[in-house]
Amino acid sequence: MSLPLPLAARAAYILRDNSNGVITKAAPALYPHQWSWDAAFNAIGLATVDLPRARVELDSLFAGQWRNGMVPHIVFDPAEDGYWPGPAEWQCARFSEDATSCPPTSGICNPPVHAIAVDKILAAAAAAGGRELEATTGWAARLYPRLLAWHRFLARDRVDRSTGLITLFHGWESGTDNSPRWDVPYANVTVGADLPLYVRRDTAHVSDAGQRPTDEDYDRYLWLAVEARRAGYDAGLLRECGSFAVGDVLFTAIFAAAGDLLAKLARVLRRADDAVELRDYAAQARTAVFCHVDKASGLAADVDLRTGAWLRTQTIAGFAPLIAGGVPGSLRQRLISQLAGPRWAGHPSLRWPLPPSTSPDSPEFKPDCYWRGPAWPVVTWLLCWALGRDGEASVASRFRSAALDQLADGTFAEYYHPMTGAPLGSHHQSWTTAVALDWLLSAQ
Ligand code: 9WN
Repeated sequence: MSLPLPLAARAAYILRDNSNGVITKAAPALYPHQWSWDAAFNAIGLATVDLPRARVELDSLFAGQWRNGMVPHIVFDPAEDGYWPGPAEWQCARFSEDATSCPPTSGICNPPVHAIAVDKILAAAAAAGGRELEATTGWAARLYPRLLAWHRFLARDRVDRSTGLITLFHGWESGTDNSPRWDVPYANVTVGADLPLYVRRDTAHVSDAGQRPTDEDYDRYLWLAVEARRAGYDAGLLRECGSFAVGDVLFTAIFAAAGDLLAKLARVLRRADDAVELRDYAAQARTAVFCHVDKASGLAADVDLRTGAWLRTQTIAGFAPLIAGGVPGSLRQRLISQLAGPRWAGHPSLRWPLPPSTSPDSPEFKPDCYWRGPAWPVVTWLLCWALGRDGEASVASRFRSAALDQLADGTFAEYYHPMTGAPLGSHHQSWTTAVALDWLLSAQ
């Protein structure tokens, strides 16, 4: 395939360079393994240049799926040793009968973007036609039972009965690790005296350690992993005894959006009963998200399930209803004007009119620190995708064009300083190249 743009060629080259042939490392040095939601975005990018490789990416991820249906947040590449905590810390196959031992995995999960990726891959195959279409249709039918098991796992083990939101037992499950969303629940986590000694590896791979979570954060991250292991990675036990449990509106919204698309696939595969079941999960998830919109701010709020308190923070997760889809018209317009308005993408001091991970008006805003302020291209992509799905083409296209300006320096950073535009975190981050490829090469 000929690549029309130098930026796309560079993105495709980097994405391939981050691959070992079957898995794409989330980033070359900082994250040398396959992450679950990264793999879904990476497959979306791969679908624009190499459909067979896009299919392999998801097959490799689902090779790590647990017997209970959970898709773990990391599938480790045994040939790589550069990330902590690794298989030796999780020891999943030793502590849970559900875990696979080959490949080794982590014991928690990530947002379920996968059915969105499958839908995009099928669309790319439909555009390609011929053999690719035939191969991709057969592949989707083979992957489908695994996707169904994944959604059933979330509905069975993770839906919180009182709020209807998906329960997370670790901030890493949200993918927005140190977001202010989790400050209050993390403050209530008391790290045990028997926390193992450890040496962080992540800070060696960024130009300034301040771009990463603090050591205090990491103590809690590791402690929650220890707790999960001691509970045998069992959701029932963690719900009873774990020290962190939150209802995540963004994760729940992604579950709703992906559930609709999986139900669509079920109908194509003539699995009518499954389609009804999946639509129900999606509808319930969507209702739960809408029920957690804070009337005063108009933003959705996560819930600390340990106390029942709503977590009213000014983070990008507040726009979860836009991702969930089916938002009543008036709420949708209110959310879109906020997103584009002066507290968010329209803030006067921003380098580009793109939504930062935390509002610059929030007291928790830190423009160079990870999920506390920087703009994440992958999040911009998710919002653009959802807005496009719901017929909001003009705002989606404005974000897309600003995001391509942001990426024009070719670093494909993990996240960007929203005011200076400086690339932060890892460079050559796979999912950043992937969303660039989708923006540049797929029909919008
Ligand atoms: C922990 C891989 C992942 C992303 C997450 C991002 C970061 C890991 C870390 O990197 O998290 O899972 O070590 O910081 O927060 O969203 O999936 O790119």
